[in-house]
Amino acid sequence: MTKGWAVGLKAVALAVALSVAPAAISQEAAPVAPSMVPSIATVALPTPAEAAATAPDTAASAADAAAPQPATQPGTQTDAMAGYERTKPTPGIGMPVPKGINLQQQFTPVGLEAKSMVENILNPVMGGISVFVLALMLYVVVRYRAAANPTPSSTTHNFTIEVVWTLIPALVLLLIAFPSFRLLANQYSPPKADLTVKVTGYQWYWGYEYPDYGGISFDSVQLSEADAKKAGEPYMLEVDNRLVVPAGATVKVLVTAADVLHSFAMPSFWVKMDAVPGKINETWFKVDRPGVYYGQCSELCGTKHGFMPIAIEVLLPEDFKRWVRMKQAQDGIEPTGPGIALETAPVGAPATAPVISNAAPAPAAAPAA
Ligand SMILES: [Cu+2]
Repeated sequence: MTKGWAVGLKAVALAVALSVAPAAISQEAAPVAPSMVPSIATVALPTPAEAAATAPDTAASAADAAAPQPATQPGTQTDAMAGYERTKPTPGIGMPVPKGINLQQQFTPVGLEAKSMVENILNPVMGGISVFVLALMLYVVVRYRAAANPTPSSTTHNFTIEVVWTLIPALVLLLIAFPSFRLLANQYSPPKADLTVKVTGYQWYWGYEYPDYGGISFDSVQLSEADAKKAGEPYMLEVDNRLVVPAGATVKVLVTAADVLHSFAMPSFWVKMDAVPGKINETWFKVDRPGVYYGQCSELCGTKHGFMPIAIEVLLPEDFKRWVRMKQAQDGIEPTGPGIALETAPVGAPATAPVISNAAPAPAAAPAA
């Protein structure tokens, strides 16, 4: 037993030490939000050299990326040359707000149900019980104080009151149980998935894979303070490569880890799933509103636990397809996947991506030819 206590104490001390640093920084970062008004003009245009440098490392794609430079508008990034433009976050949406104590605004069916249960059932029940017990205690303290009762009562049992204080809490628990089980069932019985993404936690970044789309895969690393500031995006929440999904689609998320325990958490989707090495956990979400949403690793995973944020970008389905084509082109994957392969030119056709006219598909089409 004593050994167990020692281990427990050590774990608590370690947890406190590790969590203090990131927490302090997040608090500093929070006031950034009000100034995050989309400021498109402030985003620096990449020079052709920069564009070439950030493009995939083949010479052909570098040249392609640099070529359409004059056509880009202020605020677009290199990716826009393939028809994808990084969405600007909306201040206060899908992210924590300074001095916020309530749940974040929810954007999934499960999130809306859960938030409604918290606000309409749990909070009133907790508030009501707290006020009732406090009032009862104050009454007893005053009414039965020693000064007013020189001869104390010697009552030890009261059948009626004992039945009441057993039955009423049981009824309260029942009242909570029904919506609670319904929510739990909805959370763990997802509708048929439209898209599957695999999420892998690493010390200290996330890896994303799209098995439905030819295995597009990339890492997602937190933006530096300078880069975030330059892009007008929230430091400590923003990443270089976001997890991109289509609006209105049921997304199945397979969560695992490659080194230690992590947790994939997206507060505004009501999603939090442990990432366990050697095991795949499943969760899901469906978001109708296009936009950017932020979360963070929520399992203490090491010294940089506080520096592996999650950014999910929800795009309109047609924009999502453009993004998929861009990623496939970058990875040298032939156009494939639901809604992608169908729109591809037949074999032997000119090396252009048919539907996505403003894309730079040459690098992808070339290996196919
Ligand atoms: Cu982690």
